[in-house]
Amino acid sequence: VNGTSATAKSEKIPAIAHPLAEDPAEVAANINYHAKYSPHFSPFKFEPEQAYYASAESVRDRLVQQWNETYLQFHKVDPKQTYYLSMEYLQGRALTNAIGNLNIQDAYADALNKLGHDLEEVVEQEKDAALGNGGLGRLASCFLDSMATLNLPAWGYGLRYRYGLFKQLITKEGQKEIAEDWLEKFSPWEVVRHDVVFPVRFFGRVEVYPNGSRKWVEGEVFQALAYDVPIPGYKTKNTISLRLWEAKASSGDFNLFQFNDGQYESAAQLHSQAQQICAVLYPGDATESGKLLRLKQQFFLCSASLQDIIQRFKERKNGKDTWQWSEFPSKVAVQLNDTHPTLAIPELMRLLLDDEGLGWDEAWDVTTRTVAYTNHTVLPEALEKWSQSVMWKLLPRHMEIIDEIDKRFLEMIRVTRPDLESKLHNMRILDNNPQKPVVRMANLCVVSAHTVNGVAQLHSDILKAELFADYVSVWPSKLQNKTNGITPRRWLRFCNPELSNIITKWLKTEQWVTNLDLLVGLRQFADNADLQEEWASAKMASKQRLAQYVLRVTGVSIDPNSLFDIQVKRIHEYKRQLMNILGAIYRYKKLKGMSPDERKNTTPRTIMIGGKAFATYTNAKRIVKLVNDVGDVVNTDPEVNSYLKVVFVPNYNVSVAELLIPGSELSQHISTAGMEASGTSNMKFSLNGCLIIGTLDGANVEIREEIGEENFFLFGATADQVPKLRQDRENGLFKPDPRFEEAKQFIRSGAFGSYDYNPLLDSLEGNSGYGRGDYFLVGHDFPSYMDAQESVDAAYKDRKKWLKMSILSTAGSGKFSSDRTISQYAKEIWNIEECRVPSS
Ligand code: C3B
Repeated sequence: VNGTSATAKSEKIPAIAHPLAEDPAEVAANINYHAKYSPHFSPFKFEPEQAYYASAESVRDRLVQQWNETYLQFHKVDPKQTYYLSMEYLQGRALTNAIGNLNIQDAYADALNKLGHDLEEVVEQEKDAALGNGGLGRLASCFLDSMATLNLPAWGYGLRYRYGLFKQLITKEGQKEIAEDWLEKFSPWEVVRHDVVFPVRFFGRVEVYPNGSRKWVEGEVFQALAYDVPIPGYKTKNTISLRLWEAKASSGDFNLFQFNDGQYESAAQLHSQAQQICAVLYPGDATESGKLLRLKQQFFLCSASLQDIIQRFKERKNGKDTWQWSEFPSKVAVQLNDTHPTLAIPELMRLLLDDEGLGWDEAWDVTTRTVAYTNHTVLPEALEKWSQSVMWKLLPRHMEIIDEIDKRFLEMIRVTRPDLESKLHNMRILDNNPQKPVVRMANLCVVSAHTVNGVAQLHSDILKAELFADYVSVWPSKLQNKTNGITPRRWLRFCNPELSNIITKWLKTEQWVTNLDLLVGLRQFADNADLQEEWASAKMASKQRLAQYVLRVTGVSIDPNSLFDIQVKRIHEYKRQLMNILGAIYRYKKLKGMSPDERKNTTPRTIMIGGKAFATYTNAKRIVKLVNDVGDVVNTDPEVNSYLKVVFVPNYNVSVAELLIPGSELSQHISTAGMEASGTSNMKFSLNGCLIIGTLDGANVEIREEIGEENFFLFGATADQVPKLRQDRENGLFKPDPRFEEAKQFIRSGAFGSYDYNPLLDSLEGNSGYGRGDYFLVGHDFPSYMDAQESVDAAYKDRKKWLKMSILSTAGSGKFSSDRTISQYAKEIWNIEECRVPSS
């Protein structure tokens, strides 16, 4: 069928159709048109890949129309608008989402059919846009979906990395990273705006004029060029933008003389430097040049975005008789997604002071009323600190401004809150420790932003009580909580159509897709045998699809009748994948010791673990290797492998998540309490009727509250117990559980090969210190974890009970829609209102 012509089955396909056609024949004509007349491939070839690009382009036509209408509507109404600044977006694939949001999936499925293709196969041709790392990047993408769906005047800003987050290969040595070339062919979803270009400067010096004004001059100047990605809302015309900046050198920067002289590299030096800026997300920062590059990236995003925002503000003021800069915060809200875009603060100050000629007080008033900051972690290594000397070199004017903010903050506290004098050392922005003077970006954010928020209730409470406690006494209402959310479109409606249809059938409405609270309506049917059977068959279909995928990518065959137990997230010691695998090892050992009859009474399990380890994070990479080594032994052991499989799912990303989550029955969210700010995959699993085994950490706390504690497998220490437990450990008071010792010993004995796991296991021993002395309390929590796992096994045997718990998980997940989260940001932080494009 995937023949040689775009018109394989084209009996009734018109030559060209209106771009907004909804009739399958006309849609097919549009796809055909793109295959023929915006060709990217040799003619007469129309395989799934060509079908994908042509389909995507035909969808884009429609989006472009809605997009322009949205832009015009925003321009006309001139509402206050939010700009979401993020170094990461994990968009995943766009085609299914776009046709789903536009509600034209049936037309596309039919149209592709007419052309001899299958929609499912076609959408799989798309490479994930993986311009992010983990939860923070995916959150930004869920937020964009909700902003568009809620018709909010909002835009995202980010960087157009040439390579996405690395692709993870699993070899005999463990994880291997290779470049993820998501733009290898091209992305049909981005539109380059050749007219949107802003200069961004690095290095140089500050010139001081006789009237006292200052200007940043000289240094290197690169151009930021805008690439826009359309973000359609669900069943609305509103289509907003994700604007991604790419760095370019100016054409004048190419030295033709040097080139003709054979000095090719130096002739194009600035061009190759420009390419470095947006080459990869999170370049290694072990070296000084790596650190400098990361700082350049952050500034590049901030400077280009703010110039664009200011230009738009002025454009909309154009033609109005009088306007004042003090109106800026009533038109513009800037949200900083973690500290990575903190430089937006001094950059906005600089633009207002030096380019627009405002005085300090006025510029400060405008800036602080504009900017808000979200904190996503309390882990010390993720709280950014930049070397002052690097900052003085790269951004001399910004350092002057930061210095001044710091001075004024100190003075303000000394005058108004002399009682805080002793705390100032920790509260101030500059850490002038002579060994290593740094700028503390989180402090700069808290001092400058009008609002600071955490991402789950527990996390926000910890921020208030610990990390930012001193500031709370200065600005009691600055700190808010905004519990994270996920978009129900991608994470249920589109990735799990079987379950979605059942939900719609039983709720007698599809309104839940935009009003997720309606899911509580399922509670009354949780015991209903018909619903339970439908529920079970949807789950089974997803499990079968997942089993096929696992077989294809790992060669391991897994049994869809076993309990599918999944932990997928970045590999980090605090997320405790190590506890999961130690539990699997203990289970394996126990199974080995059983008689065949005893084994028959156990609950068969398939444990799947996936996630990427940062390339230089040694222990995380050891954990990946361990999971793979354990899998190799367990899965090939004929005595037990019908009762236990351990699978490492390679290259975890958004589209892999879309397969795993619908097929999951149990998922593990088992971080050391107090360390996972929120977690968002916990919400996705729960929404898809997957039960959670977890600690009282991050959003787990709220999920458990919503779905009912009897539907959650809880274990482990609570956040407030953690400091004392670490202290006890230091004082030699920890008594390990024999199961914990046995599992570690089994690895040390070489049961999983000759690789030296002692350094990894040693991190669980000893008395104290970060990364030593079991800082993450795996040993302490292990016994209660294993007990909770036993309750899981028991509960799974009671099929009706399990199905009821599963239904109640979905029914209780309404709170975790990112629509709810974004509505709260809109009302309580941004003060923006909907601006809907009229429906014709
Ligand atoms: C993550 C946190 O680790 C998660 O708990 C949280 O759910 C998400 O952010 C979204 O809020 N996070 C991340 O992915 N990257 C960081 N640098 C910091 C936090």
